[in-house]
Amino acid sequence: MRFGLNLLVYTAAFSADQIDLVKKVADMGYDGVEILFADLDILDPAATRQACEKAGVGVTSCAILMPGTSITSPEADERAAGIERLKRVVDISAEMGSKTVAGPLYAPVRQLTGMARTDDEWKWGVEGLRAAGEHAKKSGIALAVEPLNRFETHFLNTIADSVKFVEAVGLDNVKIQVDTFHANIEEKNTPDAIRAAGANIGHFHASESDRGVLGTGQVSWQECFAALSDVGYDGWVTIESFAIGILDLCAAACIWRPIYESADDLAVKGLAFMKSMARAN
Ligand code: LER
Ligand code: MN
Repeated sequence: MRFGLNLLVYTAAFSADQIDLVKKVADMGYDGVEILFADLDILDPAATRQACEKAGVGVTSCAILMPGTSITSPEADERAAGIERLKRVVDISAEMGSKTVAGPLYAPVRQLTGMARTDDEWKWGVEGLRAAGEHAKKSGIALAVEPLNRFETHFLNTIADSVKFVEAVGLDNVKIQVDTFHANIEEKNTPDAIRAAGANIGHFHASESDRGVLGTGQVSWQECFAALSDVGYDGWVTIESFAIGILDLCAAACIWRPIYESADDLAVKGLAFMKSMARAN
């Protein structure tokens, strides 16, 4: 198990300008940083790779689809643009040294149709992820598809449904991602869902029920870590929270009150907490 920190807790737009964050997070004791892949043009894969290598940490990719690039859109052109975007995300990740591309890889966050998922959307999602997954395989990269809560997507909400989805994709490098914030809203019992998903879990977002400091909310951490240990999960466990005070990010994450004292405090306490949970299991 390796512990990562999503740099979204510091910035919504990680670029070469914030490259010092890599060393800062490494010095805290993290094994890796996670980079948001939103505006792909601001990323500097060479500088990021160099900074990670120098600091001795790994890197993972947290990718979102932008409006106009949904692979589950009824418009064929938009689906093609979505697949192209995912392939570009994979190529940039390969350049950066990231072996995991995680996130809601099927549609933009909070793009809701107001209806249940259709059979066509499922079919388009499977086809798109298969195309992206085959491309990723060539660079030894794994995709991890993240279910989101019902207010952020209608496409995949539960861990079990996401397992069915990746089984339909049918590639050994396409797995699911669990995010404890979303699971806390959608699952009957997150540890049971983790056990049922077993080897299908390819990435893990540790996020408290209010996206605040781990261990201060309603997530059943002890049981979740026990479940991860039971299924032999040895991948990334990455804290995801969001910088407060950046308007775009507050709006995207719907966080309108202070949910932690400071980003540094969340990062330091969160790592100590994850380590204590992992030791106990
Ligand atoms: C979105 O709510 C989420 O959990 C992220 O992993 C994607 O940015
Ligand atoms: Mn997440």
